[in-house]
Amino acid sequence: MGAFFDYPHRRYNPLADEWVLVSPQRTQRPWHGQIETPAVDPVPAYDPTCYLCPGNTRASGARNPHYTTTYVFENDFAALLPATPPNELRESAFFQAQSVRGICRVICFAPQHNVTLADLEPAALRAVVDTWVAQMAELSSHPELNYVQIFENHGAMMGASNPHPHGQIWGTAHIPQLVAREQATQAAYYAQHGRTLLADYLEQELERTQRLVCANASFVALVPFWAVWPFETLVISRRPHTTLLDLAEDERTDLATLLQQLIRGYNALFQTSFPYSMGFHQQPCDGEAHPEWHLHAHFYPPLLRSATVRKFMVGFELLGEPQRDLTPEQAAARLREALGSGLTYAQ
Ligand code: H2U
Ligand code: ZN
Repeated sequence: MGAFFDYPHRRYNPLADEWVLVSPQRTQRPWHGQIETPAVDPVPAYDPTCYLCPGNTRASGARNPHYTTTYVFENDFAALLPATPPNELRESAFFQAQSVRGICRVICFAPQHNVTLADLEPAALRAVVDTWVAQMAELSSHPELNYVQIFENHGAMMGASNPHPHGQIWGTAHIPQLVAREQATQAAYYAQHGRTLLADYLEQELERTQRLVCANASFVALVPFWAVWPFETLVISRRPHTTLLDLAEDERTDLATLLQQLIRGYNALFQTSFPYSMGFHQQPCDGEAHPEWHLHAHFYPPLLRSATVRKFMVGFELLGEPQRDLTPEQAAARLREALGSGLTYAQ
């Protein structure tokens, strides 16, 4: 396969049913540019102007409790509202719309303003996973909600509004379209093979090894064969769980540990608090059984060559299909090297 992968080619993403264009010849020339790390102003452990810090008042006028672990509240500027009147527009093929209902929450990962998931002690890190599971349990049993999206936008480059460690949780009455697409591909695969698509994919990646980044007894992080973002990764549970609710005690701890290890590897790579959007994909909570679903998390980080040089999805990518230069195999090797370097990035 070597020569084949040295030339421009397209790779298929069976989970999203999409193609990505890979142009490895563009990285044949080694890159000797300066890797500059932007100076970061020291961040205090408590910021009186932060709307997420314990005891502070939010934009809505609500006051945060003096929380000591994680803290979840309803988003004061929620994108979805729980009681939107039901409505549907089908005027013609061109004018179709439907009302949506949902619940949007913000989760503070820790009371300290100046930490990230990379810095949390094991117990505090595990508390984040436990809070995700508790939120999932509550929102997935809500009669009006059919899907729960847990995610984190990390870093200003990814649109995070505040350095205080936090993520979001959106419960929706509808199944979002990217989730619906993954559901269709996984259902078709399961119907044909009686196993989940990601169980079989993971098995084959574990044999091939070149795209693996890190792993423990319960989870594996790898750069998928079809990665679009330069250092995109997929975190897959070894057992074919359909949601976070299925995780056993040790698997929750393993998830926390693996996420932290992966984020530390990202941070070591360019000596920066690596920006990313990450989130879990899991089965809809629509009252149906979904044996085809396989719990996983996607990490979509924008950085390409340094703490400041990012990948842009423009031009051909907006008009044709996504394109990458660095191969997924090269990206995985770089991440493994960063993880093994022992380098840490402290904010
Ligand atoms: P992001 O940093 O990923 O945007 O998440 C922060 C969320 O916090 C954002 O969705 C909400 C914003 O609406 N927020 C509040 O709910 N209350 C506030 O006082 C400010 C921000
Ligand atoms: Zn804060």
